Amino acid sequence: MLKSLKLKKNTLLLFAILSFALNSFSQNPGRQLISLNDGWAFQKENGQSINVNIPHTWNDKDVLDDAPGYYRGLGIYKRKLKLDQSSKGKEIFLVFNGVAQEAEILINGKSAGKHIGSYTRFTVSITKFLNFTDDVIEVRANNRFNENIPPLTADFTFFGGLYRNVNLLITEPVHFTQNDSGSSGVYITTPQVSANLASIQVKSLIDNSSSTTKKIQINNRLVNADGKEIASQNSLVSIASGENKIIVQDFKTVKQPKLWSPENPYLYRIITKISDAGSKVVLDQISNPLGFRWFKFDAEKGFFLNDKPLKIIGVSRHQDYEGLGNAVPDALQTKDVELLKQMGGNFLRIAHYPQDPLILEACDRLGILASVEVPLVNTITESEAFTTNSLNMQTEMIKQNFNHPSVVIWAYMNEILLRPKFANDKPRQEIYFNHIRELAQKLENLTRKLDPSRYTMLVNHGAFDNYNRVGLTKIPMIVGWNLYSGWYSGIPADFGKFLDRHHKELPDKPFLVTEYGADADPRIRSFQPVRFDKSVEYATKFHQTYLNAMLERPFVSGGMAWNLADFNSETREETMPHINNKGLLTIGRQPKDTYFLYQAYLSDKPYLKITSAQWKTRAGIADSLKLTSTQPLQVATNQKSAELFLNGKSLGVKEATDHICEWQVPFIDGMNQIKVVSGFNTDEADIDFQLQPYKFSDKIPFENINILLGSKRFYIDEKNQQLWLPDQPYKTGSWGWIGGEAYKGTNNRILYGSDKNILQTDNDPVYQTQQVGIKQFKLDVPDGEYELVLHFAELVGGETKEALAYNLDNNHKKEIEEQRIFNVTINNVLFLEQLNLAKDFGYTKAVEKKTRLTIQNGKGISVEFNEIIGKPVLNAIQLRKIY
Ligand code: GCB
Repeated sequence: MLKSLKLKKNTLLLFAILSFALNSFSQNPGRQLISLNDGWAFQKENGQSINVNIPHTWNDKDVLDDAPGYYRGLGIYKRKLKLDQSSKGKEIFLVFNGVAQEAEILINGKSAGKHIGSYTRFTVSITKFLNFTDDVIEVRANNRFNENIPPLTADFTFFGGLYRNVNLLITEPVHFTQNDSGSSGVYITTPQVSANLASIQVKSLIDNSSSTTKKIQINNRLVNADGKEIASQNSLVSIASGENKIIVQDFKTVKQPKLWSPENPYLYRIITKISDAGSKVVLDQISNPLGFRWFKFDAEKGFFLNDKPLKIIGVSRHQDYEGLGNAVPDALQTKDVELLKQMGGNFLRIAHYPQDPLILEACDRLGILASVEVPLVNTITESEAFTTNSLNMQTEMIKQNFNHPSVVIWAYMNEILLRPKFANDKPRQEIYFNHIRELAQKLENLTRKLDPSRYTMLVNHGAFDNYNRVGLTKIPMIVGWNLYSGWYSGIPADFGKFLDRHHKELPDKPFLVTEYGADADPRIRSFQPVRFDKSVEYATKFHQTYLNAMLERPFVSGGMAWNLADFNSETREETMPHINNKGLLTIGRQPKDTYFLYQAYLSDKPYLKITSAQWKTRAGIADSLKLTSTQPLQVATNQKSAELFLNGKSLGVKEATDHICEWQVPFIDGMNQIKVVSGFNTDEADIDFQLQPYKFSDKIPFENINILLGSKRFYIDEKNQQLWLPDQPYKTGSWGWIGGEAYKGTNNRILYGSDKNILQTDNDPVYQTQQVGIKQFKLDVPDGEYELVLHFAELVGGETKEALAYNLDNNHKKEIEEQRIFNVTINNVLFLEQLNLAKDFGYTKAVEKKTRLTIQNGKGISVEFNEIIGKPVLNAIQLRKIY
């Protein structure tokens, strides 16, 4: 087996260094915890072996290519483990923070343990498998579809791999249990807590794996944030060989405890120690965070923390990152919680699965309240194994995260009735609903038993009646609603009506808006924003409406925007294929305008930010014959008004509406200095503007233009440094289309352009809109030498993919294919003969046709489209002047 490892010399050197570190490093008396992230050999089943470090996923690249799907199968990791002889007699464990999604751990070829589920920690005892000379760890991870393991389907990518930290844990034979669903072995509760007085109960689970009875002392120290001891408790017990003992110690009176809250997340710690009663040698020690706080969800008055009302405003988070999949380094993970804090948010919905332990540690530290949930998304399998796995996941989630003061809610099930199975067999569907209800009830009962101190939550989509009828609004203590009126269906104003409906019909049930959001592709801008155009501007309006509606209603405990950042969802197509663009940050964590909008709503200090500064290179057509182009510019603020200056000249004071001030700014060609002032606050931005002539006879010299047909969008292609403009009907002396209309999709799908992945391009928005039935495109350019590019894609027909489950308006009937053959002539010379996009290139393929033209005698450019069969189309056009 070692031969197959193909480990390089330098990797072996690393092991040598590690074995040294392993013997000299001990961060806690009694135990060693050492990262094993380095020096692994990895191969897919039947694949090539490569050297990798952890965190690692095998899907970081294949989720982004045009080929549908990604590798879902077996991945094998191997690594040597060089243990010193002095480790003999100790207990040795491997601690995996997350392996996706089925894992088997082998030591020297023998199975030492298995785990199911991608998102929770597990510990494997390996002591009895070790030879202490040339041990080899093998992890067989598999992310295949398994109908018994949640999640079954979801709007995120199920990356495979050893994608969270791996540690080696070496303990004495008497130690905190490693046999309790990945818990720390210590449970802390505060049975009583007020600003005057608190009590603490600490439950320690201790194992004795030695062959004799041991007399031990358990010591618990309560220390404050400065590490100063506030109180201490000791117990002497004896623990028999092989026994698992639970020791309970109480701190009855902690006077005037400092409370934990978002403004002041004061943390104490409990340090729990096991020592040998005779020799006083420390056998094991761990420390856990402790925050004193109490909370309440009230159906009429909302959420209260430490008796004070607190409107919850936060986000949900997925764990992946640009280019890395879910194998994200520690620093980037923690950064996400910091970004939420800086946004002014006070809540993190850890969705749709438990995440790296670092996340809740950061929430504790930064004062972010949190909910955690298990990944039962969209559907369930009616099998015993599915139920068992779900209950195990819930147990692991609760036990592993029990001591975090930030956690206030344990949740399970997300939109479990989104597209219920057996739609054509109602009696069978009732049986399915019964199974869902039973499983929900089991999860509910388990959660209340394991942790009566927190709330439970079940998250639904907007089908109010269905969830009520199936009984899913009754079971949990809080209902979560994921609401998308104005995105997948209806209009944004329907959102408020839904909130009122819940309040009226379920007056005793507290609720949270667990999701709301609209896609915003940071490359797309619009001055006429509409649903599904993916413009940043539409998302800004959407979030304003939602925030206002929640803030106006005291009975709404709060809401979490979907999502903190854009995230991978392999099956999605649209403007940025494989990515869900509902983030307030991009997938590389750059803020969008919406992130600044939240800062404006939530900041308690004066706030002023030119949100449009994110759109730093713009283009536009000159205002009639002037040397300016007037476009709106937005500023997010929590002040009443602000004054804007363009290149030093005031454009006046504007009042803020819903935290946004907007000016009409006459941009000049080149750099525009923008400054906004409100009281003592200022913000500045430089916007580089490309002025396009209103008429080609203008003083403004024409250089090049890029036009999207059938579109009101501006598209910024940063990679190729090209700015695309919306189209216009032809105007004499200028440019534009003649004939036809914008592509509207088929089967009355209410979409903006096409939502299909355009193949062989990263510039999908260039091809997703088009003018259908176009007769001519004219550009009245002066004489000269030009390069002209026409862009086409056949948007209708091809494979019918399953509709995105969330898109509730989309009934997704098969499209009626249109035959389309046409000629294209340029200035009366045939350019493309019998163009048949579907036949010649295939459906949804980017087709680019480029030519050079010598324009003489003031004729300008006229591109003509002559139909042979069906309607001619044009998706985009570019013109560049050479001489
Ligand atoms: C939802 C789901 C979430 C999706 C989101 C969306 O309701 O809970 O997983 O990603 O909608 O963007 O459609």
